[in-house]
Amino acid sequence: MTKTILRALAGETLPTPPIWMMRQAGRYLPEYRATRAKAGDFLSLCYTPDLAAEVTLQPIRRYGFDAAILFADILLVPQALGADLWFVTGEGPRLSTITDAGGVAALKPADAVHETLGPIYETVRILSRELPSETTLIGFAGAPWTVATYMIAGRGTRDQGPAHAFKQADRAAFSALIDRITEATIEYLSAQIEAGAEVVKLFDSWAGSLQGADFDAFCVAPARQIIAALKQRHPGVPVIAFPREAKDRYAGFARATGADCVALDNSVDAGWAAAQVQTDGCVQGNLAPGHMVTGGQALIEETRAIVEAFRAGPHIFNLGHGITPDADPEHVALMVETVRAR
Ligand code: 1CP
Repeated sequence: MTKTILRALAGETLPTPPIWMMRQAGRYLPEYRATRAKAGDFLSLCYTPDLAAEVTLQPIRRYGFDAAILFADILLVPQALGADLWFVTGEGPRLSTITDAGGVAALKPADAVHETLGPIYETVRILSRELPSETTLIGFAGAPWTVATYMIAGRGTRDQGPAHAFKQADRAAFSALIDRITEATIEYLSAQIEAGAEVVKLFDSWAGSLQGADFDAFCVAPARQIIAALKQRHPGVPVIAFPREAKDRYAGFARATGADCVALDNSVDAGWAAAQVQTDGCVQGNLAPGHMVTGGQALIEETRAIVEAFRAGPHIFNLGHGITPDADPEHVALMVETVRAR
């Protein structure tokens, strides 16, 4: 029998939506914190296949989610292209910055990424052996715009100001950077699929700060290019696109990019998305992650409302963004139980 997530991605309307959760392997889980302590730092965890596979499996054991997402990070691609990457405890990622055309030119070629990313493919191979037969394995990468914002600023930024400034100052160099990340992403996701990923997801976490023609050029076009290349190399492997905070640009996004599913953030009204986005195929989402902190009746009611809003079409239940470290594992169990009680 085909796995439920693959059925939803193929366009099937299921009586109970399959469920998984962004950042399901993470600091809210005591078992994650224990494994991470064993690894030492976050990057060692990403690059140690046995431990990365272990943390990927933890939320599957605890909650029986319908999908597991490879444990890695979107910033491994910049590192594989030659950037320095480190994590500052309590603050987040730091990268060496790209400030001009010379910085773009100094990057490694796209196919060099495999030299660094081999351990990630090994994690995928371990997972495809060890996951329960009903669980779908999702691989992922950051989308070019989001990855570029980190490569230019060297860190997460509130408004992606440095990337917008680079784009204004030297559009040709900026486009060259987007192209290099696009090619590297095709290489990386293809290798994940060859290692056993059954679905891949593109995270464009900062898509919401691109407007008008820039949204088309730097969010839609690279996604379309990546999806077309993957479909050519690996026909039948579904792609989930997450243009976070794309607002009305969610409508038509699947058609414009070829994505099999569009993941919705929690600013999107589910009724609107059922009418404007789900008409083109599967949608994923979109409970506010804050409910995993607060729990209670509001969690139950909002979970039911989302399931109800999307019940006439293909839907994968998820949060609208990653679960936060202060979430209560019991609230996650309540969400899963509420979705499956239908
Ligand atoms: O301290 C820790 O243990 C590190 C926290 C952490 C985790 C658990 C980071 C650092 N990355 C991850 C794993 C991760 N990152 C996954 C694994 C699979 C899963 O979902 O369980 C995935 C899919 C990501 C993707 C990711 N990394 C995104 C896109 C999705 C999103 O959340 O918007 C982004 C923007 C990143 C960058 C990043 N990595 C880590 C942090 C704290 C950040 C955000 C930095 C910032 O913007 O300031």
